[in-house]
Amino acid sequence: MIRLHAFAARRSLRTLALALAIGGAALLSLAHAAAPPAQQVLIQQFKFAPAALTVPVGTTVTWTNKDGTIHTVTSATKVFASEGLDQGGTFSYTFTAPGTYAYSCKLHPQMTGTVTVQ
Ligand SMILES: [Cu+2]
Repeated sequence: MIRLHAFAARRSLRTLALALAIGGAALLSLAHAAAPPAQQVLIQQFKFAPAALTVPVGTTVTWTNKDGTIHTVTSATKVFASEGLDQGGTFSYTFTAPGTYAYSCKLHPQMTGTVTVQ
């Protein structure tokens, strides 16, 4: 009888350890899935809106061209560069390092913006 209890206790300990391991893995994958929310920048009337955006590291920013004119999203330091975006065209970039990223439209250099990553 005592032996049986000891066996049952060992078994439930093993079950507990397994449950903890699964729980830990679930927590880890939850942490991994918790990427910062994606952000949008519109290209509209020859302006980036918002022109200045501050985001946490790991954020994906998507620019969408709303104008009937082709625009680009071109990093001043060549970190990212879109093709020419037609109306409705999008460009996305995921910021993995902190810093201030200045960009402009290659075709209309007066169109400028910054993404600050912290
Ligand atoms: Cu442009």
